[in-house]
Amino acid sequence: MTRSSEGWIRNFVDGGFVDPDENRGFDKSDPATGHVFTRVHEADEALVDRAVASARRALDHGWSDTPVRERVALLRRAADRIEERFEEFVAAEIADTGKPVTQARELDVARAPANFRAFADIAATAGQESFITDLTGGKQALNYAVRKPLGVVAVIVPWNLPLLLLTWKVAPALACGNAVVVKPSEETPSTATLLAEVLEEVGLPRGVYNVVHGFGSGSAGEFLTAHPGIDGVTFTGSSATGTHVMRTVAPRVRPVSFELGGKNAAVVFDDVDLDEALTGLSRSVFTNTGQVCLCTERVYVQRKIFDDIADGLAERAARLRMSTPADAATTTGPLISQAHRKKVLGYFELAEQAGAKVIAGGGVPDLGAALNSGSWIEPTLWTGLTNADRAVREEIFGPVAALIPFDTEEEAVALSNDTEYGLAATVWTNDIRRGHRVAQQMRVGISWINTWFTRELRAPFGGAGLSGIGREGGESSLHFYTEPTNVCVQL
Ligand code: NAD
Ligand code: 6OD
Repeated sequence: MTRSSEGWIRNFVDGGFVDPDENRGFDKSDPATGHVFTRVHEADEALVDRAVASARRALDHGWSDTPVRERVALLRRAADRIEERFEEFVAAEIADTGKPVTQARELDVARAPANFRAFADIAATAGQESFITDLTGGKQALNYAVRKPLGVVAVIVPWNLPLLLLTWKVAPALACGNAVVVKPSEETPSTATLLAEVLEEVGLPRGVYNVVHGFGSGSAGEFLTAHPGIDGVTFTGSSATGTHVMRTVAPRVRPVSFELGGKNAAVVFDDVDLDEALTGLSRSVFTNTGQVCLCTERVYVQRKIFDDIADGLAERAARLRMSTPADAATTTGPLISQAHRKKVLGYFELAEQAGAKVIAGGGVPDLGAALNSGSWIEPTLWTGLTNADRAVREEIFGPVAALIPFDTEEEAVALSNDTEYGLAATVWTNDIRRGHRVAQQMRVGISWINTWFTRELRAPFGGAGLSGIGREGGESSLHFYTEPTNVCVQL
């Protein structure tokens, strides 16, 4: 049986696709057109239980003791196989999200093999800590840490960059010898399921990778995080859901890694090359229709160039092309769902009530009969708001930003840090000393200077405040996905 035959997307448990229960399905529609294209089998508690049990058996039957060279060889084969089936992943990602084909190829799917290869390299070359301890009487002790897999890891991911974010967690988890139970977003079930086929093809042992579909509370997400058989949770999603998951996991004191929401600032100083800054800002506000946790929603601009940046960015917003995802010239897709569009439009109303001047977009586009039932929205920019307004304080997660003027460097830093979130910031300046000075003062996990979403997979990635707990990437991933035992021997 394949992952998606007879109009169903299936769960993958204990090395096989599970026959769907006709009474436990939900519809999945294409956000670009609104058309339902498949049913998804919602896992019940018993199926989640089977998935966790199968992951545990896989660990006990030797996966956790597999030599690291064998595990990383398997990860490399998975990377190769994803590349061989590249266009299938692209088509699956587009069907679920409506994102433009160029982005699906160059950002989303390209990162999946890159994630597998990066964590194969990182795990293959990782060392261990050791210390010589001086004892009384001239004696010494040797301490060394043995890193063991965490165990059964629950991997819960959102819909915005589904395959990228899934493989960002699954690759290091498997490299470290864990077994995983994955719960993709109900909005994007396809690529996690396709990945099951790939991992099976390259010889991953049965039970090491399981996929359960469904929602959060009272569904697969909660069944999984509440399960006594899991040893840790790695979660990417909203800050509100993160707090739920934390409460669910707390009674059993399991480690959590949380990559949560953001309300990211860009600071633009008046010494910038305008064209370069505008190109960067346009990417950071509008990529993936603003549905990237790292997207800029607050743009602080030094007063002298405020009008130039506002006019230039509005002009770039107007140039974005919303059209069918298969068209290589499309730059901007729909939002993920009608429900999400309703939320984003709610912020349009709030901004206007607070006195915003709409300098680009502000509504729903007319794209013709074929697309008008999709969840499209215009790239939108506001001036006239302040940090006191809800549209400037709360994460919107759409193609939208508020532009606010500032006068001094100190003011720019204070405005940027005036938030409960702490994910990312971007500083645009030609004064490199100022760039470093400002970037370091940002209370965020990632501070870019004159670039945005430039990724180094060996570097720590994560957020402060409401934006998360812990870091993943490079050594940080190895730390999260393993549990050290320190051995101390008197010499
Ligand atoms: P979400 O929190 O609604 O859902 C995320 C995942 O959690 C989904 O799979 C969902 O089904 C599941 N879930 C929901 N309730 C749950 C519960 N009670 N128990 C267990 N699982 C539950 O987020 P979303 O709307 O899918 O994604 C958008 C959010 O994700 C934004 O806030 C965005 O900033 C954030 N995000 C953060 C990062 C990061 O790296 N920091 C990356 C991408 C997205
Ligand atoms: O690039 C990554 O590794 C990563 N975790 C990106 C997160 C993007 C948020 O939407």
